[in-house]
Amino acid sequence: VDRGVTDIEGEKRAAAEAAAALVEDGMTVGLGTGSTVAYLLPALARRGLRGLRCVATSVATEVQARELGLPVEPFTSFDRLDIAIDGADQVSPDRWLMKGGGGAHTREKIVAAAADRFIVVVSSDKLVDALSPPVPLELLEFGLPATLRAVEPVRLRDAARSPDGGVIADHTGPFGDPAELAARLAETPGVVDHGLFAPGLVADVVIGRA
Ligand code: A5P
Repeated sequence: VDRGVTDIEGEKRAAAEAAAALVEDGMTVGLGTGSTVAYLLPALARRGLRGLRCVATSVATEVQARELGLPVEPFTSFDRLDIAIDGADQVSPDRWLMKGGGGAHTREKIVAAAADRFIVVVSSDKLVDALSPPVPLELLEFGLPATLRAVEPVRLRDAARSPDGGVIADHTGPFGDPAELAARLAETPGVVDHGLFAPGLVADVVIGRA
């Protein structure tokens, strides 16, 4: 389907606004990262909710949220969240997600896992029949050449860093079962986390449609 940029942006906005409507006074809220979340933040700020406490998955989100008057705290003061809302790069019919296009997937997964309700907001172009490479990786700098060798084929993202200073790379190899690849990457020393999000993390997927 050939759709214009305007439709895609409208879909992102519609999904983000629908998700913003699910947040209530006094909630602890995980804020994701990316261009869809950039529509969520003003929609959430416009609601004028009382007593919100937010955590941010990236510096860009934190800065935008603060500018809009949304209170952001470090994610060291809570051990759970009521709700988290984030975008995704790919969503499969069985609700596996690919995330990390922006290199923030480690924080994003921590926030998603800590939330009672993790809501994914996407434009309809993110829906795929099956996830496909690349799989974003966050790697420790220590031992980097050895870790890269262990996760070949892999491509380093030049100068890209995660919000916590990790090295960002992409695993480019083909894969069938995301669970199998997720397990293999997770057990590789030096891999902080990868961009495959299992269906068990996902409560709802809100899809914008033109
Ligand atoms: C950031 O690391 C990513 O996981 C984003 O959440 C994801 O890429 C979605 O971003 P967009 O809303 O910009 O497509």
